[in-house]
Amino acid sequence: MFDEIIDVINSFSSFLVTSHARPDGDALGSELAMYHVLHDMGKDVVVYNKDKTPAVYEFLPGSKNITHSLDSVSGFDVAVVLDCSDLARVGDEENRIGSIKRIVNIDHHVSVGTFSDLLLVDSTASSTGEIIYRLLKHMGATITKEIATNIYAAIMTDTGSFRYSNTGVETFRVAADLVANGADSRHIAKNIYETKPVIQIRLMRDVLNTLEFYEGGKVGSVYVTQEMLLKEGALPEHTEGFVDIVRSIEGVTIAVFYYETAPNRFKVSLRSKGSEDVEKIAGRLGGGGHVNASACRVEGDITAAREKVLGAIKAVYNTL
Ligand SMILES: [Mn+2]
Repeated sequence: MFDEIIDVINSFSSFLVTSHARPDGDALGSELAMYHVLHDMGKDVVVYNKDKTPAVYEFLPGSKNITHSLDSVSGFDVAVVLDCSDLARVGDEENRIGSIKRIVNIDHHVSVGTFSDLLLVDSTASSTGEIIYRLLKHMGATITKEIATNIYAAIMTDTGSFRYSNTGVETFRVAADLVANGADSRHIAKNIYETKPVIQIRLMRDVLNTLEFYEGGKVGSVYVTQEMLLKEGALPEHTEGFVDIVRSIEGVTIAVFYYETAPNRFKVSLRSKGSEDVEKIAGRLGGGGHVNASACRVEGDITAAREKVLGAIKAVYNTL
């Protein structure tokens, strides 16, 4: 599939690059790497995201070029949709983006949609950024400092700083090459992990007050409500990483984070530490993701939401 996609990149001149709503480091790093590659080739590129770039990612080269509103899409030859297993994940502009003549989909998620003929998916890759690196190598593209920085940030964030099981030999090789090409690993880590606003830490304190354990301590969960966000003046992006704190607890094998999106509606993030397949658990509730990280949505108050999720966990793992 590399050749077909390279052919499309070489043949056309106007590109829309996009990814999922509430973009993470992999979504943004992958988009901005593509932005620089296409821009360096003299192409017209628009990077569109439904949601604003979280402050910790604003240092990524090219982030100022991201737009959050689209004019007419008729001028685009190609849409490059990154880190999205389902076109609906791009948000409000799903239909207009879907109407662009050629759609390239580059992703590493297990549950893959069929919205594109030009599909470059590898569920064994650490991140979409790692797949883009391979694509650039196939293209013979120059990995500039800007490109290296963005791909390194994508890989670093999706592997939890090279800690998760999606980190393989190839991941380290790619990371080493990116550092050799100008990615400053210390600078990137400092910007992403060590510039937390005080508001986020205050919210974390409130959220940790909701910590509960189930199944003899193997399942841990926390939640956040809109009221809690409002109280601290926090934004959704400030909840980033909370689920990982729960996973870091001794004995916890599955961590759950309930995020109240609207009254009686929760987005649920699931993380596992070992071989527990949280994609299956989310799948039972209409969601998806990876073995170690998945998400779904449930309705009801926090008690009902917990019952649904714990029921799905028990159904997948009769004995945890
Ligand atoms: Mn990703």
